Amino acid sequence: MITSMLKLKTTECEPTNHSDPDPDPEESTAEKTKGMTVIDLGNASQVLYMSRFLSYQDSWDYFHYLDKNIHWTRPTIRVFGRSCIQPRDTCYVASEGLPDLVYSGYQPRAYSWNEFPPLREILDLVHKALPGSKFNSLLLNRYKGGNDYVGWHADDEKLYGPTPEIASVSFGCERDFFLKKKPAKRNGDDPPSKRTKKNNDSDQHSFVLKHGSLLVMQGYTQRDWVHSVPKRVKAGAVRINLTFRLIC
Ligand SMILES: O=C(O)CCC(=O)C(=O)O
Repeated sequence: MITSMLKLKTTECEPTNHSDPDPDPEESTAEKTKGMTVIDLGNASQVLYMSRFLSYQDSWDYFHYLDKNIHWTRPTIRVFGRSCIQPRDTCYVASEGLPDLVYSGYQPRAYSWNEFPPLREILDLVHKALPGSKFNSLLLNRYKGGNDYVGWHADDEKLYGPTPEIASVSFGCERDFFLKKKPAKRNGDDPPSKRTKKNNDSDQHSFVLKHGSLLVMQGYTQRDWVHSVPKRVKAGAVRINLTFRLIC
């Protein structure tokens, strides 16, 4: 139950062209327990997915609270040596006394959890769903429509340690989330046939991140894989995503 905010009027989100209610990724490698699908990526990397982590109505209440109350900004970042406007809104919340987060040449201001009580509620629910987890920071993203996106990247900043657990909660418009294995580092002496190894099916996974869903990346996922939320012309409505992280 949401205790710290008023109930707000809800609006439907425009669905994307995906109608599959639950991802059923790679049945052979996916295991389902208590609504949680576990996808073993191999080499001690795995992803968990729960399509109905939060109820539909609570998720809309959180969506409207976040859309209205978070101090969203669209910073200038540096990508491949060039400055550009980040193609989505962002905000950062972290516990006091942690080292600063810097990504793509940008150091976001860290807001306090105390400013946003509903974020603490969601954090508590994530901790309950993932026994043993202890997140202390949160990067928020708002995708205003299908032109907003996040390109291929890994959350492999040193301050998260070698095997970060990252818990991602989604609200609003459904969007695709892709995972792709990083190319293996090859020895320069390898013959050309070895240098042009093609990815196979188990090197890519895709999810449709539902309103109220939870996706968790664990183990060596950030070391060995990259992820993205690509542009989607037909995704006309707003999506808000929260990624909870632990700064060591
Ligand atoms: O919006 C998402 O689902 C992914 C966000 C993301 O990749 C990130 O914040 O690093």
